[in-house]
Amino acid sequence: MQNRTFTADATPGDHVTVAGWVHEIRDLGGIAFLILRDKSGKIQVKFEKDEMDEDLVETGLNVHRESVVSVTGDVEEEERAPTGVEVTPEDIEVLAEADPQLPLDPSGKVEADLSTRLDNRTLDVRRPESKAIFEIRAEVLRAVRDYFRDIGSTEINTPKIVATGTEGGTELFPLTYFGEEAFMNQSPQLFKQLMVGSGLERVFEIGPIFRAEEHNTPRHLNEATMIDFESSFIDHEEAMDVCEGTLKAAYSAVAENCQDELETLGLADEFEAPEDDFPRLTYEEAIERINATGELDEQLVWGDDLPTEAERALGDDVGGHYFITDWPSEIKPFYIQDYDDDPDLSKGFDLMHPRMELVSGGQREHRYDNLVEGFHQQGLDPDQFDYYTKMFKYGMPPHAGWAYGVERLVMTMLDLENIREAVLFPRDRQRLSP
Ligand code: ATP
Ligand code: AMO
Repeated sequence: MQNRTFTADATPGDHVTVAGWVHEIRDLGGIAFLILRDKSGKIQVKFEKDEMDEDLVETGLNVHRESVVSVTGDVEEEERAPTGVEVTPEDIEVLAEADPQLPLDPSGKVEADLSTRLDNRTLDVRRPESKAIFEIRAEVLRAVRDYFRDIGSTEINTPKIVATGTEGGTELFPLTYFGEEAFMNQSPQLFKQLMVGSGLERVFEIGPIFRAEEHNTPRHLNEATMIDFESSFIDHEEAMDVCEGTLKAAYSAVAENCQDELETLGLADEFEAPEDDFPRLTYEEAIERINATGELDEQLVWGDDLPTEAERALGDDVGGHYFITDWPSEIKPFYIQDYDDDPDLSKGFDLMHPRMELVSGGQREHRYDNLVEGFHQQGLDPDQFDYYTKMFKYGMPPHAGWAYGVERLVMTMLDLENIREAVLFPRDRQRLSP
């Protein structure tokens, strides 16, 4: 709309056209107010019934809440107005009338359950709390992109329809690709590795991944967004440095640029960007510490994956972000490198938030013979991955990388109870639309 002014920018003395949603109408008799809301805030529009054109007053006051209107008039100072200024309208145009029956109340006065909110995301993201989450999510991605640019990483996009899975055989969504079996990709893993051997060397991707996991939990999605990073000529320790740097950059950007949003979410006082180095515990130290907490019914033994209760117990014990390194090779995928002097131990790592895992990563196996051997050890047929393995014959540098789940990063950052709060249109066992 030409010459539209955001409500937050309307200054006394200006003649403006503001446009947005009818947040509220307060009719006090001789005087009435329409509160207009847009992305930037709200503004009061004043109707003095005896002094104004009847049609104008009627248009302004008969419109239903959440209708879209544009208002043209003078901005004046008014200390009794919620923002200290108000508009005296000369012209009002109803651009889209809203039904008087709304499926949820965007003012938040009447609470709606998550399912109703997700069914009506357009209305839900008119609520300041919901809007704040997605503004913060966008800020996180912006900060991460800036960080990657600063360390010389090139953004790439890899295919989402693929011929094979990478993260274990069972969690793939199958589809038919011109008569051939294909799958929705679970991870850019193999493609990002292929690109560290290319002239790009250091790459990142922010994109969707698909996992046909059966479980329906507050921290799993069937379609999630991943931040993937991969770089030539670094080892797993340096990859952890970058991972930690990315997380700190995201938190700092939110602390710096999202004060209003944090306030809306009631987090302004407690929100802190982590500054200290994240502890790096080996897997062995981790299971010892978990066992020492006494929180688990059964003691963990070397080789066990960490169940949710174990992650929680250790998270409470450590009290902040931390890495778990040196995992048993057996529970890490074929592309993770093992220690040459101890093949049972891998150079894989996880970054943990006290509530859950945020990142997996590791040093990769870049030596062709070892890589093919790894396929056999994990019962996979290397021939199926020929497009990948053969590039390791043509000069694949040592490399390492990792991947974050964006929704988990946002969820833990904002202390959200359910991962679905951090994605606009979640895909889960029950939800395929909207
Ligand atoms: P009437 O006498 O017909 O009720 P009026 O034009 O005389 O209307 P007031 O009596 O001054 O209006 O105000 C009615 C209520 O509206 C009061 O509570 C007053 O504080 C409030 N009010 C008046 N003008 C504004 C304004 N511009 N912004 C916010 N509140 C206002
Ligand atoms: P992994 O499978 O551990 O590793 O996934 C990396 C991170 O992605 C997030 N994540 C999910 N978030 C929500 N719902 C899901 N179903 C889901 N699955 C994963 C988690 C997890 O830590 N290729 C490796 C990464 C690498 O080594 O670079 C991988 O995909 O936050």
